[in-house]
Amino acid sequence: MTYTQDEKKQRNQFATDVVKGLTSHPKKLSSKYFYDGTGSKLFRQIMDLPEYYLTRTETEIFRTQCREIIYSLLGQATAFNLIDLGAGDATKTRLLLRELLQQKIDFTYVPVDISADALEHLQTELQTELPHLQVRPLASEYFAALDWLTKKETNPKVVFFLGSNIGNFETKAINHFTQKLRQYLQAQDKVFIGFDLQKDPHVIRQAYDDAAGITAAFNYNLLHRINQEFAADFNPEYFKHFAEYNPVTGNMKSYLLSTRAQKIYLADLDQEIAFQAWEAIHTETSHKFTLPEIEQLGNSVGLKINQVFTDPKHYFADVLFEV
Ligand code: AVI
Repeated sequence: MTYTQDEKKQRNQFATDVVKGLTSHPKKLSSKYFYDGTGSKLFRQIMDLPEYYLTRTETEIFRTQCREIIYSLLGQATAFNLIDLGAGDATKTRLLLRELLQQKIDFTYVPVDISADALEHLQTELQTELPHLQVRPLASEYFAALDWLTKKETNPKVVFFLGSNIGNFETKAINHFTQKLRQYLQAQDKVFIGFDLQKDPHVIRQAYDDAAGITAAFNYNLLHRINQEFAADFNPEYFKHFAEYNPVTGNMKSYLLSTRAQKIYLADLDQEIAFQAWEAIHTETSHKFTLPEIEQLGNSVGLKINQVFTDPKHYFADVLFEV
């Protein structure tokens, strides 16, 4: 396989993280590595699963409260930039974009994603679907994009971080992310974040261990990816997907359990990894929040809650913060 400079850098980082993670105790792999081509396809299937309530619920919030959301986002502003961190295919945001255009509000949509391919695809779709939309995609890391925009733009900004993506950070990283985000905000700016809320543990657990086994396949794909990228010899059949929710910490954690003692060889990295029987690799944390916790998170960095948009069952909350 041939790699560009950028791909080489990313692959080196992946290699470093894999070796570090699999030689640590407990073993760990970052969930950011789920999303290769197959992983992204599996995630799209997860979002449609009956058990995976998150996407459905957040979409419902956007669909039913679109006007109220726009009213709160706008505040006193007459023109603004809507910055969508990790925009993906922007399914939910599109509902707002359409309404903003209908109301003839002056704004620019700035989807931010590290995948230039995904952004190109999104831009083409948006140009057909909403031809009057002003779109300025930024293929960049989140904070580099915010830095660039803050220097370039005078219009107020509303920063979106939807889909409970914030829940995939570890506790320290959640605080760090929010703090860093705050540094790029000025007096008129706002932040709109999607949080998955604490609820019946059974409902949460099923969302991460669905009957059709798609989430398990999403987890095993990490092993396939390591096999492909580093000529490793993981047999995913010798691992078991395990998902456990802790109602005290609010952490939904996913693991791959080695069902036997085994040794794995990563040929390209000349690295052997030994597993005990039933040893775990922690592959993902999906944190579930409470409203006081969200309020506290905002307070800790000087962000006040302007409004909370939630569903009738209080499964999910999109929270608008202001400076
Ligand atoms: C992307 N992220 C918010 C998903 C979540 O719910 O934590 C990823 C996911 N993992 C398993 N199912 C979905």
